[in-house]
Amino acid sequence: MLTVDVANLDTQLPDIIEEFIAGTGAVLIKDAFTPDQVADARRLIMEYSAEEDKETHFQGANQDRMHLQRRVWNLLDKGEIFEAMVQHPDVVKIASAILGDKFILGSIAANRLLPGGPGQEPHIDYPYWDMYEREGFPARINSSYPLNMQITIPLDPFTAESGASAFLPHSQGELLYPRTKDRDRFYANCDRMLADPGDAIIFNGMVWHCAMPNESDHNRSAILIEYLAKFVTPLEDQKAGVRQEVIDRGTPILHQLMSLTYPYPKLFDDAAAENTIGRDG
Ligand SMILES: O=C(O)CCC(=O)C(=O)O
Repeated sequence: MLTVDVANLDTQLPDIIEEFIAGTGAVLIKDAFTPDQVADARRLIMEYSAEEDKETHFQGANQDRMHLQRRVWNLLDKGEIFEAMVQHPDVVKIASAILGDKFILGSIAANRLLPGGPGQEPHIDYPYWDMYEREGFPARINSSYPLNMQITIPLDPFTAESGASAFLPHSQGELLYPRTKDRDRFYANCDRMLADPGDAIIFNGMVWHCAMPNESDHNRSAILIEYLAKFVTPLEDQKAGVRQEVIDRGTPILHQLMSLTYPYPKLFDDAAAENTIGRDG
């Protein structure tokens, strides 16, 4: 995994794009967020996940430990820290280079593994996450350019013991949902996203990856951000789920991320259907 040199980001961008598309598929920004930002985000995730919030995706054989995992969705509406997280300037620069400068936010959620919490099955992320139904995708779809860029921001130490995400370097090239028969190859050859709270691990959503079981005595929480090319339908319905006050204080970048500046779908024969910012026009 390439470590981003933020002091020389402009000159390093071609290497980052290469690593993302044709290399290991992952890059790391150390200390992207301050300890105060991490503490703020972590406090909110603990609050919002205090009630049971069981995630049912990807659990497979781990059903019995499901109650030790919490998922908190729609974070854009759950605290200003999350508005800041999706707009980190270095991440915005990298996402613009990888997805095009009109990229959007697909989702911002948290995954919290309690001690003993289960891992996931190896998978790939939206919009490829149901690619086990291959017939739903275009003929000859391939990995030569990305539609997705994922970020994991640990809020607790990501160690082998605590269940740091595992990923299979270079697997993005296959653009294949990992099958049961691929799991031995995955676990035998995977790397781990070892990182500290506040780091940002950027990876290609076509890379096979998963949370691993938390065998430590502490929580393993992370913010998961998904960016998409401008023309992909977002995973989370931010227009319905984010309050008007968040939109009102939003920057141009935040409006772009919420697809508020993207004009389609549009009624071309209706003069009243001009592109507008915000739900109130
Ligand atoms: O929490 C993790 O380590 C990975 C989560 C993930 O890949 C997912 O939920 O899609």
